[in-house]
Amino acid sequence: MSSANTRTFEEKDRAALIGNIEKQNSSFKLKYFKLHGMAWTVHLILATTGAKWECISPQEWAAEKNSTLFGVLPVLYETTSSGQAIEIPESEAIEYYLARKFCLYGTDVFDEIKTRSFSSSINAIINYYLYRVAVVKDETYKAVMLGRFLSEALPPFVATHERHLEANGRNGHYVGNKLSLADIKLLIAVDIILALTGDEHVSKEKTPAIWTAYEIVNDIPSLIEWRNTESYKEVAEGNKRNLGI
Ligand SMILES: N[C@@H](CCC(=O)N[C@@H](CS)C(=O)NCC(=O)O)C(=O)O
Repeated sequence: MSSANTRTFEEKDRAALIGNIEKQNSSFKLKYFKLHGMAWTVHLILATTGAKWECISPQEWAAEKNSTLFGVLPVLYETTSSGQAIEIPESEAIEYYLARKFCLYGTDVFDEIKTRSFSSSINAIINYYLYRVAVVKDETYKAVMLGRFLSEALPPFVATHERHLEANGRNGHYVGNKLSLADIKLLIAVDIILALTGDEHVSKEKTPAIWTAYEIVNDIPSLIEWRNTESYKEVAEGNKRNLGI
């Protein structure tokens, strides 16, 4: 049996975090189980920004659980170029931390609020599918929830995001002319939509603004490189097994 969890945040870690928040030349280990799941956005941030990173997974989770701050994964472990260690728990905190570090909130606070709004809306559609449809075991209830997802949640999501991306000039970005957290999250939503509905809701012809953004992120060389690794293949297979996509 593992010993009780005695961990909490420590004041001694403040300086390393503050001193390195804007430095991008660290190396990262993202500890999670072998699927995208709650680490999906974090995987994509690390892959699209060209960060030096690797996925690690627990050898024996029961024994490792209490060595984490919250007893759950994902946890991000960063080693800075000067050898300092930084640990960030909780998926949302990791996303926020990395998005700040890699400048994924646009150029000012207006861009940041827009990025957060788009990201929140994208999270809602992803989470609807993952937690109200994909994880449901009862086949009859699953079919009902999938029907609702497709008829009630998906069409307004697609129309709304096409409108906002069109308004930004159909340049493949939600804010300004550069990659943001929202662009990255959109990739997950579109992959889910394409897997479920083919080109019925999203395609180059039907939603050109969404499609442009999707293609830009999909074509980032460091993402393509990650997708060719064995580690990615294990994660993608685990996702398919656990969440159906
Ligand atoms: N609030 C956490 C939830 C993380 C979570 O539920 N992780 C699950 C895997 S998806 C986990 O670690 N389960 C193992 C356990 O609870 O022992 C987050 O957003 O990171």
